[in-house]
Amino acid sequence: MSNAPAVVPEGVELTDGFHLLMDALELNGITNIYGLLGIPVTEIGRMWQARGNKFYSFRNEQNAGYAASVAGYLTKKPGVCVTVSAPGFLNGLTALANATTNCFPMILISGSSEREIVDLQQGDYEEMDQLNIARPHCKASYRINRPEDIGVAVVRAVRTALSGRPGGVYLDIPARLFSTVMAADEGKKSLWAPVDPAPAQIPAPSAVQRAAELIKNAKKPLILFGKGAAYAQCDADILAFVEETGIPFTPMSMAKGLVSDLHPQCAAAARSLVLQESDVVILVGARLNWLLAHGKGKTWGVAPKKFVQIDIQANEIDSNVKIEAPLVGDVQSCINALRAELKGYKSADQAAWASSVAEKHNSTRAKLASKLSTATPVMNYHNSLGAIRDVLKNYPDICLVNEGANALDNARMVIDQYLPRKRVDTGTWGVMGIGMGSAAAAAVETGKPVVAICGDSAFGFSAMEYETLTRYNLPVTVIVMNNGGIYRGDEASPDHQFSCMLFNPNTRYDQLSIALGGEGVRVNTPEELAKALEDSIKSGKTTIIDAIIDPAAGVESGRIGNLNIVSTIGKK
Ligand code: OXT
Ligand code: ADP
Ligand code: MG
Repeated sequence: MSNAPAVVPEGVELTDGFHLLMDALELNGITNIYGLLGIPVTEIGRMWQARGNKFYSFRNEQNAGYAASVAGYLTKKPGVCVTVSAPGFLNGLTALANATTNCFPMILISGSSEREIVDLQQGDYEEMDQLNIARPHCKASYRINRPEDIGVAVVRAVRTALSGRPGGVYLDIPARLFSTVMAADEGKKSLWAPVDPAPAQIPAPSAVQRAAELIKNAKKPLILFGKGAAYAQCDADILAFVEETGIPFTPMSMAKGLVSDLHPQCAAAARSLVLQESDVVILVGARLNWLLAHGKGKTWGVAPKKFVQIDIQANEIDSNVKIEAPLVGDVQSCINALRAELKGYKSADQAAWASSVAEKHNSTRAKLASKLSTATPVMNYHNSLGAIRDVLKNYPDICLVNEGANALDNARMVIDQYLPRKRVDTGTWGVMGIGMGSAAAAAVETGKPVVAICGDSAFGFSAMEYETLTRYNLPVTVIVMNNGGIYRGDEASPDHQFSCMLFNPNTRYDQLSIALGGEGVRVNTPEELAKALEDSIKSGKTTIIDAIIDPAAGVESGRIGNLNIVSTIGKK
């Protein structure tokens, strides 16, 4: 089959790869692109903007990719990231792999070298076999070789990113294709938008009956929501399921707010109790991966555990432990099928269980509440986050972005979420550096103010993107939890060198903000922090609040210190 472009007769209106790609993206409902331009894709940005669409230009492709992936998570349309070849592609690949791991729909589009040069390794400008390097790290990796294939390739990429378990797709476009021409009317005929790219996946009636039976016979049932349930955007059905059954629920971090943290059936503050003592656990869009101790061990106690698992990915079932009642399908279809099967069900003897869970949840919250207002000479995580929580409870539709270790784990515990999809964090991989890209996407895609609570190490991974936030005047308040280091800031430094875990104690994140075009303020007390946060939200200006935290306040790796590996050799 010839790759040579068709010969177009004189006088026929032409189109080219650039225009066909943009037409195809628009036909698929894409208006925002996140990326970083240069050879061979620079023109795309200018032409995309000339069409009245938005191109958000980043300082590093990794952060543009994080932004695209979070845009996908929040909108259920694939987030699109455009990069140059080789190094730009590789920077974007981290975000594409992270999107795939977190089940966020995203498409990475990179310019690339011509096949004939790559395959003979003849040393092209930024030469790399991107198509094959991407393949193991995403749902699918496609290359487009002819202009008439751009339409089908974009549709395939959109459908692949959205259907079934959402994830990342790589689209490889050799440079020459962008300027290859074809007849405009033929080009137009080659474009279409997919019909229902993320079709409902209905669970088998027998599976629904099996799951309902298990739930009806449970004495201590628990609902466990994961970010797949948040992504599904069937919030009213989820709430109805919780309230019709009366079953306690606990959310994974990004599912917080799917049902308000203040809901009477919320068991987030009774986590250990409900994981250990429940007898039937209904997993809704949550994997039994490391975040849930693989469904076994002391986290899950000794009580025999039976799982109902709602997931769109069939082979996620039994990934770690036996699932007694698999419900393979999309969350909304499964939840509503279960609701119908459980109609009128409300077991009396669950009432005792539900009230014991509520009692534990409320008492733990009360205990923590007392720590949140305790004054200390230097702010710690509790009283600083307590001040932040008291401000944010008046702004339930603010999107919270969160990264760090202690800055992450303590904020997850202290900051309540009231609405769905208002918390974006380090996710399944625990990735540092997602902060600024996530904040940009949340501000752009929701149009609401964003607050990013970042450890000082985490913030450093994408700090230069703060200029991206100020450039687009995004209403983002970045609170840098400045404890002077990774996990802590008081580690002793060995002779003649700085500890590998410490930062320059004179670092001024507030002044960095001003240098990058934003507002900046340093705070030392919870009162100053609360005021600065309130002022920043009200001003709508991009702001860094440099919050001084006691260097001794953190613990190594936050709440996952158990994953650390330590040497026993030479240790007394
Ligand atoms: O029931 P119990 O008694 O158990 O109590 C639980 C709840 O019931 C209770 N709780 C509550 N109490 C009161 N009130 C309320 N509202 C409430 N809610 C809950 O609290 C406890 C805990 O509840 P939780 O959190 O729900 O449950 P638990 O047991 O913690 O859950 C287990 C997990 C695993 C699900 C949970 O801990 C979790 O989600 N953890 C995520 C951990 C994570 O991903 N961390 C980030 C990675 S750490 C490390 O990798 C870092 N690095 C390395 C690195 C990375 N990651 N990436 C890259 C690209 N390069 C390097 C680095 C460099 S972190 C890091 C930077 C760190 O430094 P920073 O300066 O940024 O940050 P600081 O630490 O601040 O200095
Ligand atoms: P968490 O980290 O919050 O526990 P995970 O990322 O581990 O969540 O799990 C999300 C799960 O949700 C994945 O297994 C994914 O296949 C599933 N999922 C994502 N979207 C849907 C959906 N619309 N319907 C059903 N399952 C979904
Ligand atoms: Mg720190």
